[in-house]
Amino acid sequence: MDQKSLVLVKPDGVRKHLIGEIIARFERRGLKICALKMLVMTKDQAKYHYAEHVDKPFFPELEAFITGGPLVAMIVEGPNAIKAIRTMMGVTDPIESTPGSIRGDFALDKGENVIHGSDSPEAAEREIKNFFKPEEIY
Ligand code: IDP
Repeated sequence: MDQKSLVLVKPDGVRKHLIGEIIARFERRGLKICALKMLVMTKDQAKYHYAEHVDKPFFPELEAFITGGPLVAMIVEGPNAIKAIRTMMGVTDPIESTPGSIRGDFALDKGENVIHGSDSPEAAEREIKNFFKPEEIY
Protein backbone atom coordinates (compact mmCIF):
# COMPACT_ATOMS: atom_id res chain seq x y z
CA MET A 1 0.00 0.00 0.00
CA ASP A 2 1.40 3.41 -0.96
CA GLN A 3 2.04 5.72 1.98
CA LYS A 4 3.34 9.26 2.34
CA SER A 5 5.94 10.26 4.95
CA LEU A 6 7.01 13.76 5.96
CA VAL A 7 10.81 13.81 5.92
CA LEU A 8 13.05 16.62 7.15
CA VAL A 9 16.74 16.99 6.42
CA LYS A 10 17.36 18.81 9.70
CA PRO A 11 19.57 21.94 9.91
CA ASP A 12 22.65 19.84 10.83
CA GLY A 13 22.06 17.68 7.74
CA VAL A 14 21.90 20.79 5.54
CA ARG A 15 25.12 22.13 7.17
CA LYS A 16 26.83 18.79 6.54
CA HIS A 17 25.89 18.92 2.81
CA LEU A 18 23.73 15.79 3.08
CA ILE A 19 20.62 16.93 1.16
CA GLY A 20 21.63 15.18 -2.06
CA GLU A 21 22.92 12.05 -0.31
CA ILE A 22 19.62 11.60 1.55
CA ILE A 23 17.39 12.25 -1.46
CA ALA A 24 19.56 9.90 -3.56
CA ARG A 25 19.14 7.09 -1.03
CA PHE A 26 15.33 7.40 -1.17
CA GLU A 27 15.26 7.60 -4.97
CA ARG A 28 17.60 4.64 -5.41
CA ARG A 29 15.35 2.62 -3.08
CA GLY A 30 12.41 3.32 -5.42
CA LEU A 31 10.65 5.90 -3.28
CA LYS A 32 9.20 9.00 -4.93
CA ILE A 33 9.68 12.64 -3.87
CA CYS A 34 6.26 14.25 -4.32
CA ALA A 35 6.88 17.62 -2.57
CA LEU A 36 10.06 19.49 -1.63
CA LYS A 37 11.05 22.87 -0.13
CA MET A 38 13.74 24.64 1.92
CA LEU A 39 12.67 26.80 4.85
CA VAL A 40 13.50 27.96 8.36
CA MET A 41 10.95 26.53 10.80
CA THR A 42 9.15 29.03 13.05
CA LYS A 43 8.80 28.35 16.78
CA ASP A 44 5.07 27.74 16.28
CA GLN A 45 5.81 25.20 13.55
CA ALA A 46 8.36 23.50 15.84
CA LYS A 47 5.86 23.27 18.70
CA TYR A 48 3.26 21.75 16.36
CA HIS A 49 5.74 19.33 14.79
CA TYR A 50 7.13 18.18 18.15
CA ALA A 51 3.85 18.46 20.12
CA GLU A 52 4.56 15.20 21.96
CA HIS A 53 7.88 16.61 23.23
CA VAL A 54 6.98 20.20 24.24
CA ASP A 55 7.00 19.34 27.96
CA LYS A 56 10.24 17.32 27.87
CA PRO A 57 13.41 18.76 29.44
CA PHE A 58 15.23 18.68 26.10
CA PHE A 59 12.55 20.69 24.24
CA PRO A 60 14.21 24.16 24.54
CA GLU A 61 17.40 22.70 23.04
CA LEU A 62 15.43 20.88 20.34
CA GLU A 63 13.45 24.02 19.45
CA ALA A 64 16.61 26.16 19.21
CA PHE A 65 18.26 23.54 17.00
CA ILE A 66 15.34 22.86 14.66
CA THR A 67 14.56 26.59 14.14
CA GLY A 68 18.26 27.57 14.03
CA GLY A 69 18.89 27.24 10.29
CA PRO A 70 17.38 26.22 6.99
CA LEU A 71 16.08 22.69 6.62
CA VAL A 72 14.65 20.71 3.74
CA ALA A 73 11.10 19.39 4.05
CA MET A 74 9.81 16.77 1.66
CA ILE A 75 7.06 14.24 1.20
CA VAL A 76 8.34 10.82 0.26
CA GLU A 77 5.89 8.29 -1.14
CA GLY A 78 5.93 4.58 -1.85
CA PRO A 79 4.91 1.12 -0.67
CA ASN A 80 5.16 1.01 3.14
CA ALA A 81 7.13 4.27 2.91
CA ILE A 82 6.82 5.06 6.63
CA LYS A 83 8.45 1.83 7.82
CA ALA A 84 10.94 1.74 4.92
CA ILE A 85 12.13 5.27 5.76
CA ARG A 86 12.28 4.68 9.53
CA THR A 87 14.51 1.66 8.85
CA MET A 88 16.72 3.63 6.45
CA MET A 89 17.02 6.44 9.06
CA GLY A 90 18.24 4.31 11.99
CA VAL A 91 17.09 4.88 15.57
CA THR A 92 16.82 8.20 17.47
CA ASP A 93 20.26 7.91 19.10
CA PRO A 94 22.77 7.62 16.25
CA ILE A 95 25.19 5.75 18.51
CA GLU A 96 22.68 2.88 18.52
CA SER A 97 22.02 3.13 14.75
CA THR A 98 23.45 0.49 12.44
CA PRO A 99 26.18 1.59 10.03
CA GLY A 100 24.49 1.79 6.63
CA SER A 101 21.54 3.70 8.07
CA ILE A 102 21.46 7.49 7.57
CA ARG A 103 21.96 8.30 11.27
CA GLY A 104 24.43 5.41 11.62
CA ASP A 105 26.53 6.82 8.78
CA PHE A 106 26.27 10.57 9.38
CA ALA A 107 25.49 11.43 13.02
CA LEU A 108 26.73 10.91 16.57
CA ASP A 109 24.43 13.20 18.58
CA LYS A 110 20.97 12.26 19.89
CA GLY A 111 19.60 15.78 19.30
CA GLU A 112 21.39 16.67 16.06
CA ASN A 113 20.60 13.46 14.21
CA VAL A 114 20.30 14.69 10.60
CA ILE A 115 16.83 13.46 9.64
CA HIS A 116 13.18 13.24 10.66
CA GLY A 117 10.67 10.78 9.22
CA SER A 118 7.02 10.33 10.29
CA ASP A 119 6.48 7.37 12.63
CA SER A 120 2.85 6.52 11.68
CA PRO A 121 0.29 7.34 8.97
CA GLU A 122 -1.57 9.59 11.46
CA ALA A 123 1.64 11.48 12.28
CA ALA A 124 2.44 11.82 8.56
CA GLU A 125 -0.97 13.34 7.81
CA ARG A 126 -0.62 15.83 10.69
CA GLU A 127 3.01 16.72 9.93
CA ILE A 128 2.46 17.18 6.17
CA LYS A 129 -0.13 19.91 6.93
CA ASN A 130 2.53 21.84 8.86
CA PHE A 131 4.67 22.27 5.72
CA PHE A 132 2.64 21.80 2.54
CA LYS A 133 -0.57 23.04 0.97
CA PRO A 134 -2.48 20.44 -1.06
CA GLU A 135 -1.53 22.18 -4.33
CA GLU A 136 2.20 21.82 -3.49
CA ILE A 137 1.96 18.01 -3.46
CA TYR A 138 2.52 16.23 -6.78
P1 IDP B 1 12.66 10.24 16.23
O1 IDP B 1 13.16 11.52 15.58
O2 IDP B 1 13.65 9.11 16.04
O3 IDP B 1 11.25 9.89 15.84
P2 IDP B 1 11.69 11.16 18.87
O4 IDP B 1 11.80 10.37 20.13
O5 IDP B 1 10.33 11.40 18.30
O6 IDP B 1 12.68 10.48 17.80
O7 IDP B 1 12.40 12.57 19.17
C1 IDP B 1 12.28 13.62 18.26
C2 IDP B 1 13.59 14.36 18.15
O8 IDP B 1 13.85 15.03 19.39
C3 IDP B 1 14.83 13.47 17.93
O9 IDP B 1 15.01 13.10 16.58
C4 IDP B 1 15.93 14.37 18.44
O10 IDP B 1 16.29 15.37 17.47
C5 IDP B 1 15.26 15.05 19.63
N1 IDP B 1 15.51 14.31 20.88
C6 IDP B 1 14.89 13.18 21.31
N2 IDP B 1 15.37 12.78 22.50
C7 IDP B 1 16.33 13.69 22.84
C8 IDP B 1 17.19 13.83 23.97
O11 IDP B 1 17.18 13.02 24.91
N3 IDP B 1 18.05 14.90 23.94
C9 IDP B 1 18.07 15.81 22.92
N4 IDP B 1 17.27 15.72 21.85
C10 IDP B 1 16.41 14.67 21.79
